Amino acid sequence: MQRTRRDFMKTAGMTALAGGLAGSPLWMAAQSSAQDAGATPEISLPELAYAYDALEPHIDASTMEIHHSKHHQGYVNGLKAAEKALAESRDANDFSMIEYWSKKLSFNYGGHYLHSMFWEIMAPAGNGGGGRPAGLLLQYINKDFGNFDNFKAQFTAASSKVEGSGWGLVHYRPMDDRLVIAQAENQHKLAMWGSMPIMGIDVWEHAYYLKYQNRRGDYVNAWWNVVNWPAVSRRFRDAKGV
Ligand code: MN3
Repeated sequence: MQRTRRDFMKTAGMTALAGGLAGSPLWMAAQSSAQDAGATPEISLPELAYAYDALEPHIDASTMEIHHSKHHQGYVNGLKAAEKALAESRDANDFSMIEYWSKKLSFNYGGHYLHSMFWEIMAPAGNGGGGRPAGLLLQYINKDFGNFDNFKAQFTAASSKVEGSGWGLVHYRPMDDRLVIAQAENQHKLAMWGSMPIMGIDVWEHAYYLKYQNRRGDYVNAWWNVVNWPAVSRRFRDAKGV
C-alpha cells in the first residue's frame, strides 16, 4: 500500500525527530527516498554538504575521504548486517547469537548516528565554520556553563581525554532542560539515556592521525575552526522542540 506523506510524517517522521535528525541531510535524504518509494526509509551513507578538501587545513582531505567513504560506510554496512541477522533470528526462533548481534547493533548504530551528526555540524572555516554560537544556544551555554570560554575549555578537555577511541559530545537533556558535556567510548559506551547529542567531535585515531599523529589536543583545538554553529543551533532547537 502506498503510504501518504502524512502517514510517513506520523511514523518515520516522529522517529527521526526523536533521533534528533530532523533537518539534517540524513533525515532529508531518508524522507525524500521514502516518499519516492512509499517505503520505510533505508539506512544509507549521507552525502557531505562540502568537498573532502573543504575543511583544510584543519582536517585534511585524505582523512575526510577515508573517514566518510570507508569508516562511516562500514558502520552503515554493519548496522544493516546486524538488523538482518536479528530478523533472521526471529524468523528461525534462534537467539543463540543475541548477545553478539545486540552489541553489533548498538556499536554500528552509534557509528552511523554520530558520524552523520559529525558531518552535519562542520563547515569550511570562514564559510559557515568557526566563530561563536549565538541566540538561544548561546543563552543556554551561558546558563549551564557560565560563559562560552568555560564551555569551550570543558569540551576541549573532555574530548582530548577520552580513554581510547571515542567522542566528545554535547547533549541536550530534556529532563532538566540543560546542556551537558559528555564523553563516549567507541561509538556507544557511556550513553546517557533520554538526552540528545547536538554536537560532537570524533577522537578516534582515524579522525586525525594522518595529519596530527599522536597530537590529539592539536586536532581538537583546530576543530573549533570548522564547527558549524548554525547547524548545532538547529539540532539544539530540534531536540528542545522550539
Ligand atoms: Mn570516525
